[in-house]
This record gives sequence, C-alpha cells and structure tokens, in this order.
Amino acid sequence: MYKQDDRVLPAYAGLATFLRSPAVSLDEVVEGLRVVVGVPFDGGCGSRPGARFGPHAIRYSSLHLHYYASSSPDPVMVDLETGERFDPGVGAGSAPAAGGLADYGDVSVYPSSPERTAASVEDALRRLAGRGAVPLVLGGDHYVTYPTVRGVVAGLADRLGLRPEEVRLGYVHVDGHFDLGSDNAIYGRHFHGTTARLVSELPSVGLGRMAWLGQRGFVRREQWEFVRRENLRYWTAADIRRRGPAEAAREALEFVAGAPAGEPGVHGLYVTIDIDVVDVTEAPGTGAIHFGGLTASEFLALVSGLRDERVVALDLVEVAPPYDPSERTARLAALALVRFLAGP
Ligand SMILES: [Mn+2]
Repeated sequence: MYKQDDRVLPAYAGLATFLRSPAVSLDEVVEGLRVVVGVPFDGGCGSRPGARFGPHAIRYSSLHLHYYASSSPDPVMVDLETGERFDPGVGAGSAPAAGGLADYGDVSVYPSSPERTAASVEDALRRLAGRGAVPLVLGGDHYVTYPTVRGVVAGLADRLGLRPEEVRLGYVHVDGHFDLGSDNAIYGRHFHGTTARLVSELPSVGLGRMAWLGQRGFVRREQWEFVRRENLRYWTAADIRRRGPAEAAREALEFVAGAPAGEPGVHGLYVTIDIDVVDVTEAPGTGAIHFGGLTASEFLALVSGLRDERVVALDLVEVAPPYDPSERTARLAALALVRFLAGP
C-alpha cells in the first residue's frame, strides 16, 4: 500500500527533473552519484537547429516512465525478455547517494557565443567529475560533447592528482556519422561535424582509444580516407545488425579500454550517443534526415550493452523536438537513459 506521504502525480504535473530525481546543487553531489545535466545549446548545428529544446523534452518524457512506476505499489520495472530490472527510486526521498540518480539542471549557455558556452560546459563538467559524479549529459547538438569531454578529463585529473594530459580516457562514438570533419567551409573547426576529430586531438584520448558505432550511408571522402589511413575501429549499422547490438557494444568498449602495447590501461570510459544513430523513421526528432539506421529496439539493446562500471560519463545529444510532434524521439532518449541505468 502507499504510504500517506507518498505523492503520485500524473506525468504532466509537477516539476520536471529527470525521472523526478532530486534536484541537486554542486555541494550535494557525492562520489558515484549519477547526475543528469542539460546543455540546451544548438549553436554548433550545421543542419536543422532545435536540439536546444532537447533537455527539457527528455526530462518531460521521462515523467511518463516515472508515472508508470510510481502509480504501482511496487515501482520496480522488469524487462519481459531479459529480466533486467530498473528501480526509479520512487518515493525514496533520501539524500543523494552513490549509485543514486539526481538532476543538476542545465549549465549556463550563451546562444550567440559557442566559445562562452564551451567554457561554461567545460567548467561545470570539471566540477561534477571532480566530485566523482557520473554525469549523464543531455544535449544540445553534438558539438557540446567536445567541451564535456574536456571537462570530464579535467575533473578526473583533479581527482587523481594528474595533469589533464596524463589522464587516459576511452571514447565510444555512437552516431549515424563519424563527426570527423577537420574543417568546414562554413562552420570552421568547431561545430557538430568536427566533434570526434577535436576529441581525437586531446592527449587523453587519441585515435587509438576511440571507436565508432552505427555509421551508414554516404560519408565525405576526406573523412573516409582519414578513417582508412588511421585504421580506425568502427561498426556500421549493418555490422551492428550482423554482430548483434550487445556484442558490438562489448567489442567497442573492450577496444577503447584496451591498452596499446606498452601503455597502461584507461582511467575511465566515455560514451557519446547521437540520436541519429536511430533510423529517422523511428526517431524523426533530430536535425539530420538519415536513413538506414538502427531500429529503436536495436538501439536500446546497444545502450544496454554499453553499460559498464568503467563509464565515467555519458552524453545523449541531437534530440530536436520541433521535428517530432509525436514525442517518440524524446521518449526513446529517456528510455535509453533508463536502459543505461538499469541492472540485472
Ligand atoms: Mn553526431
């Protein structure tokens, strides 16, 4: 039975933190806490903007999942096929603790200044990672990944007593595209098409600790030749289907965690997810119109496969709600995060 002080709200009521997790300030962030952080910025978008509305839409969509759990006497949800469980912490009302979930709100963004926004994102992520949190970042366009990775590296360095360039971070890029542009005639070196290239230039990451999952269709020849020349590791959408999503995810994680000969292992893993890895017919709320992608269920299985205790931060970007009045894209993003947080 419900306790008298439990409040069960319909999905459309109340404050929209992710899964109604407690809103926290930096001071309340403890080691091991999974902290949702929004970056509502799409000034790095090279196609159709709208991802600035992503964090709000994903949080709002998560309330439907929370309602489903909180309106039952036993809030634990169990996956029919896998037996995987998810406890949304309904009615816990306790202080934020390791392994728990909290919502930090959104970082400061400056729509007319990518530079100021990047500095703000990097600073916020440095503080969160520096306190030992596991940030779950809601974009924003895919450019926000670059300052996020920089901030996470700096935060890890603070914790470990290292210089940022001494931190070793494995990086998995889940995306319909490689995002390996080196320069762009219109946007230059800093926009959502260059994210992975910029990350690769960080001494903490480098091309040898990166892997790509979900690419397909036409790719610019310059990027294709770069991928071939550098012998980069990637699993196309078709590869993921052939191998199975869980297996492909496992292979990618092990590749980026594996140390090149003579080098020590990584301090952590970073996962970035561009929602356009999903076929646009199943996830239409995004800037890119890109066919041949994963189905929603393949995508959720892939995200389950990316769950790993070595993951120190994850982001989910490019959800652009204005292109999807059905709200399925934001729901899929919220479900993906639930999959990532679920357990056996
Ligand atoms: Mn991308």
